[in-house]
Amino acid sequence: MAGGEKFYVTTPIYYVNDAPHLGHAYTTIACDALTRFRRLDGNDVLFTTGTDEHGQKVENSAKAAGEAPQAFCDRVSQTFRTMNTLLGLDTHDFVRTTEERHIRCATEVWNRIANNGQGDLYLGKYGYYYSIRDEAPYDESELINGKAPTGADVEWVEEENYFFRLSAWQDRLLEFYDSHPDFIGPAARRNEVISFVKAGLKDISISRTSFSWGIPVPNDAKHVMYVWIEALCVYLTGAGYPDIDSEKYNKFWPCSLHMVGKDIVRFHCVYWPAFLMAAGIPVTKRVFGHGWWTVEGQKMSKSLGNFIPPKTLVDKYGLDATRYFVLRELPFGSDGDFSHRAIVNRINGDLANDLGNLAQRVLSMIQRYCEGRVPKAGAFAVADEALLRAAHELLPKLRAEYAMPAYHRALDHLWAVVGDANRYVDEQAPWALRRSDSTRCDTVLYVLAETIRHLAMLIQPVMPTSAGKILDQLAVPGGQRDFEALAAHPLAAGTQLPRPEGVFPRY
Ligand code: ME8
Repeated sequence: MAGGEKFYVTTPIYYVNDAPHLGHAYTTIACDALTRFRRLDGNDVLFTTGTDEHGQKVENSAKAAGEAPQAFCDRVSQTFRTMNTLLGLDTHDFVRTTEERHIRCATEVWNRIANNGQGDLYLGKYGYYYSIRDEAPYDESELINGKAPTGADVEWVEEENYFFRLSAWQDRLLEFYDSHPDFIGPAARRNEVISFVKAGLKDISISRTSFSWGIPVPNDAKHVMYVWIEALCVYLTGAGYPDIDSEKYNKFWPCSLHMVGKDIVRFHCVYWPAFLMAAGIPVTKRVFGHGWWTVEGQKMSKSLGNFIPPKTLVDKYGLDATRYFVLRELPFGSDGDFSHRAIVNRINGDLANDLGNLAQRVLSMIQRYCEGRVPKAGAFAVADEALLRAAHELLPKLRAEYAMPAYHRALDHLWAVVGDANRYVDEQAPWALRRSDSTRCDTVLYVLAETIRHLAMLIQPVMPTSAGKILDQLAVPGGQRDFEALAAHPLAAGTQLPRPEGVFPRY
């Protein structure tokens, strides 16, 4: 992947029943970093996020708050929009499931499944244990001491529902996973999904009659669509479906990547491809299930009362440090416990000591020894070439990591070069060369400035503001900050640089 591609990435849509917390911010920051990376690499990217607003839980919450459901959704949805502003998201579309465009989309998908001539949708009796908190039905075999596996209370419900004949899709799903080995990442989640499907699939109930806050089932308005079947359709809504002749749909569907937390992998990797195939719509190319942020081992959530609002972190540590921390600290895909000590260590270690110090030292020396102008390099020595090569090799390495995506490894590659550059400063000692060999001093400072330019350019997706400040201090013009400029526009000797200022303060 190196430019010219269409790329569509989605976050899950957040339940309006919750309050934005670090877990939500995590998925959103991850998608934003990927969006920025792909855009800087010359691709046309559609990035969507939004809110999931239907269902019994929302109807109940609205009632408890003394509000009409729509007014409740308007208010809570706004808190997620505010989170996006706080997190500094690049251009994106925010899709709400109560919008007309989404209702049209979900209705069309339903109709296509109902009329596909394969009997994939039928009316039947459904009895089940239901947890309002989880918004999920459970089998008796799943209950633990009369409660949902999540610990939530359940109640027995029986109603006439529409069913989706998922049982008929087992072989086709297994064939699909086989012929699309990249569909599910990381590998451990792929194996879990395949084992789940191999164990046999039951038909699933996809409508409800016990409440009304949902999208009406076409031609049978006493039913509303089960929230999950219509919520998944939001990804199509974001691409302009059902307007299949539109430029947007043709450009961006099938979707490139659904980024989701591990708890909703099954919905995205089993139900969703079956719905899409049944509706005759091409299936998304990849679903990646990331891990959870936990607090003392428990998943962060509003209902458990242990959540960390993203604003707390941004106010305390700054936006870029927060973005950096969440993407660097955990291998993307694994769980991890949040701790303030860990974020402070990252800020003081990786950012202030390693990268901040490198930039500050080098730019200050250029200011003092070279009258604040980019120095002119002489012939490169072996050590110079080694450092420049390491910097040039970053882009292909990062492309491979962002394709997974493995942000932590992308950042490891960058910080390996930060480490190389800091060692190179110590070994070359430009402060001594300044007196003994000024041509060599200029060459060393040029090599360092050029290395810092590469680092700052490639750090932009994760820390756009801080990277921008470093690029400003290197006088890199706004039009030369995409990845094509890495090779095309090296620093030009003689360019006047502004006075350097520290970019990463210690906490
Ligand atoms: O699941 N750590 O919405 P949601 C990491 N509406 N990720 C977390 C997390 C945590 N502690 N807590 C939540 C829904 N998430 C549905 C999605 S998509 C068609 C419908 C992640 O608001 C969670 O895994 O409960 C999920 O990916 C996302 O936040 C939204 O969770």
